Amino acid sequence: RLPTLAVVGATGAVGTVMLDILSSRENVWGEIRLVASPRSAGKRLTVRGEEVEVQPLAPEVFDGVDVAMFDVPDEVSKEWAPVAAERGAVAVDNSGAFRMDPQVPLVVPEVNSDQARERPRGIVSNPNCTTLSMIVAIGALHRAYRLTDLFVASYQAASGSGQEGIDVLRDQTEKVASDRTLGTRPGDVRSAVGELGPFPAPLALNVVPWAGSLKEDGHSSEEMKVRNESRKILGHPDLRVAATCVRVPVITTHALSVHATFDTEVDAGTARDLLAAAPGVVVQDDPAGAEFPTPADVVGTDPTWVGRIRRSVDDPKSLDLFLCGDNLRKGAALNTAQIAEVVAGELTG
Ligand code: 2RA
Repeated sequence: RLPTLAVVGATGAVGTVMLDILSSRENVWGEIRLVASPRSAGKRLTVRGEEVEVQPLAPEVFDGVDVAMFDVPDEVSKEWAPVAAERGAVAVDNSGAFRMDPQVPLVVPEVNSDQARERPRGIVSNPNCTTLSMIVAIGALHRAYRLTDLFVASYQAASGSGQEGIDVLRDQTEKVASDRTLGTRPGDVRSAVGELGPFPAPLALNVVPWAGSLKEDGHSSEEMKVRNESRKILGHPDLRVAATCVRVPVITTHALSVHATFDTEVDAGTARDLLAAAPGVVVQDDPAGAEFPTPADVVGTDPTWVGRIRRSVDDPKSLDLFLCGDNLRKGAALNTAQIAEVVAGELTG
């Protein structure tokens, strides 16, 4: 019998990408059950070319389910992932509710797939999209050179704030598009864009040095996630991390500029070869030919794209690089699907 999968949050921004991913990957599932809030129940969605009716979230919906994916807000996962686990499913959760729980593995299959087997609570967590947009490449470098420090600046897309983020960026962009005087006086863009939505400042014609909520000592929740999740995934609790997370006017695909320091001297050519051979990574690195990854070119693809790979001018143990990853695919739905497939493989032997 092929395992039964439940997709909880099937109608959301990540859920929609998930159905597309499940339809295009090699099929390892028997029944796929779609689940959402009672408000969205009854809708019919297409997965693997078949229409499936969305069922309302309730304990019984997990009966007979082997793996339940959750693409829902933290509070919904917090309540319902344990319910799915009690009913015998392995919950693969894409919220922040369990990521730092020591009883819950935080898994990126290319980096630490073994850890998906150790799940005392019956839950496996999927990292935040910002961490995920870089960690496959960073994990490959860490295996080769052993990382000591990671300095990160992120350039995060609006869809990291969900459908509302996308809608607000599109509305703001429309409002500023035709006035060719905007962006020349303090506050002119702010007055023109109207609603700020989930962002603390205008996003159109701007960059905003803030994503997430306020944490200790002025760091944002996104910045703390980059630090804490990288340490947990790499199994490196002493890794020194400094991150600044910035929102940019891009619809989908997070980019990161990374300065990584290692235990040993590194050279850019070897690092480039090693990254090119790493599963899930594509190297696009020829600045003379204007070859480097950008969100506009990477969006809709699965790998982590890496370019601008160079040894730091002042430190032979450090590399500087620029990475892009689709925050809704590898950053969310794809990695969740990959974890679910690891668990399915285990169940079917
Ligand atoms: C963001 N990383 O980009 C978040 C989404 N979970 O806002």
